[in-house]
Amino acid sequence: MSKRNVGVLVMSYGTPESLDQVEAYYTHIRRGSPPSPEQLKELTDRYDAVVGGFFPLRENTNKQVAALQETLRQSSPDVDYRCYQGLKHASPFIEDGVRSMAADGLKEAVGIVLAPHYSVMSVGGYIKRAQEQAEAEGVKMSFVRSYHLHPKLVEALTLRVEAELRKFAEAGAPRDRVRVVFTAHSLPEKILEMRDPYPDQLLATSRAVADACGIVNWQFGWQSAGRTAMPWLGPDILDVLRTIKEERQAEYVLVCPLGFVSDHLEVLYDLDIEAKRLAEELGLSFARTASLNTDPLYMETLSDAIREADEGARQS
Ligand code: FEC
Repeated sequence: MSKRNVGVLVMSYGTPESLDQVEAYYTHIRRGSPPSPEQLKELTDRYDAVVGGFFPLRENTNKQVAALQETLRQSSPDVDYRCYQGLKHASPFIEDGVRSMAADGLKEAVGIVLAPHYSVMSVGGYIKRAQEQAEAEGVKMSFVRSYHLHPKLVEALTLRVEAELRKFAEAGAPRDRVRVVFTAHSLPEKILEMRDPYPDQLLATSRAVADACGIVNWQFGWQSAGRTAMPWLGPDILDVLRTIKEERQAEYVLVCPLGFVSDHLEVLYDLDIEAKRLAEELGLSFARTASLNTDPLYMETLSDAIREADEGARQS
């Protein structure tokens, strides 16, 4: 019997390829409204500070998609899953990925986002665009909405927290004196009125990892809020650090950015440069857990979720 051919649209945020593409990228994020020269300079400077303007997210996404393709090949002898990239704010865009699948003759596909937690403003936006293009191309698509409590994802995060806590212990800081701060990208506060699952899903992952590590000295904090007039979800990680210091809650801080799965600007600048600098000024000892990138446990999480969505679509 011949194998079923199923497309897999792997969606990720996207990043520029060079500093002269930052303006077009930022304009796309701002839904077509170009940034002011000051805003553009501020963002370009942040990219420049991250290893001299190198854009790690692009290479990381490429590697994640290749590793996922291989994981799917090994775990699914009965189905020929074919991965395509679809980026939210850069080329190849989400629509390009769906078009490529259709051009290759695929009639059914699964979409998944390289972000474990669902918000109507994040994953919901990716899915909407993919669904619209799939309908235009005649591709039947199903989607993974979230995978924030998949046991292999929780295990991969737990191993990372444990590894950093061990380093703190070797340096003389027992684990109960280290405050673990789980973080994710902030969103406008208005998502709360929409009963968006994003905050609860993030807390659920944080709690699962904390329980697996057996730690009680932990909290959740937001990061990377947009520079807009509307209120964003807080407390921001920078305020979290100030409070930890002011209230003498801990001298050691471990940040685990579990809302992200890759090394990119929001981790390499907002945490490794901005938050670390503040922590040093405050006299706090600061560390961050390593990003998941192509961790086999993360690849298996994605592969399991894709196969489950595919099976579900066949039965419906
Ligand atoms: O490394 C890179 O080049 C890209 C890093 C990057 C990731 C990322 C992930 C998320 N974002 C989310 C929400 C928003 C909302 C706005 C917004 C704006 C920006 C800007 C940059 C940026 N984001 Fe992002 N985000 C990344 C980068 N993001 C740059 C523009 C400058 C700034 O505000 O810092 C506000 C848009 C608006 O103005 O309307 C909202 C969410 C995620 C995590 C889920 C995902 O990956 O999709 C949520 C990585």
